Amino acid sequence: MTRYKLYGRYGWGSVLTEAQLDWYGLAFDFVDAGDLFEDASARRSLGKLNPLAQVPVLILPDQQVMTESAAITFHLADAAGSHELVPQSGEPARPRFLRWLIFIVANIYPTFTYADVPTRFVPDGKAATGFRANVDDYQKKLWRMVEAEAGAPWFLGERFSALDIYIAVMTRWRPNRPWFEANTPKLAALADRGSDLPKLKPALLRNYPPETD
Ligand SMILES: N[C@@H](CCC(=O)N[C@@H](CS)C(=O)NCC(=O)O)C(=O)O
Repeated sequence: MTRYKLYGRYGWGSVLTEAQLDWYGLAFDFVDAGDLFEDASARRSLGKLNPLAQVPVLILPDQQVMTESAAITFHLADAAGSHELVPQSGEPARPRFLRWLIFIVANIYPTFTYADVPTRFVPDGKAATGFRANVDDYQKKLWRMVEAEAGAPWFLGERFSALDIYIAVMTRWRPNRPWFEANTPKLAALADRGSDLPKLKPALLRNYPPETD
């Protein structure tokens, strides 16, 4: 088998991987993992591949299971033999790329894990509402830190990278586009530019059809 298999959910984090597979022209089949928040059987089923029951889950052509979008980002660059999305060792942009990619997956992404369904972590309803509000505020603080570091036309300046894909995707999530436009205009602008790239547009349209955007 030479194809990849991507377990995901349209609109969710699997689009980060889907867009990169498209970018490199790597053939893949998409498997809808179901609503992992609402559907216990979807969680059980994906849990056999990823004990966290989160997407993306990528099955490599040799059947190895990969999770963690940043790890997948590095692996796909290796597999494609390309430095287009991941600055290579020795490239001046690499330290900033490493720093901010890990910042996003280590600091911002978990705010969704904890606040998407806050009662998973704070069972009392009223306390959960307050917890969600605080985590959402913290997330905004984190995005402002990313904004302060953003270059133009891309996050790293002239150099496009997978960071721009993360920003194009994640600025469609909470706190939603109007907030990013008002509070992180550089991120909103580079997200718009990224979303228009011919190599990214089809994956973004599959995940965010215009009528639901
Ligand atoms: N660190 C993971 C985070 C993945 C993640 O949080 N995925 C979300 C969808 S955007 C998910 O599957 N959430 C379900 C859950 O947390 O139960 C990565 O970077 O791939």
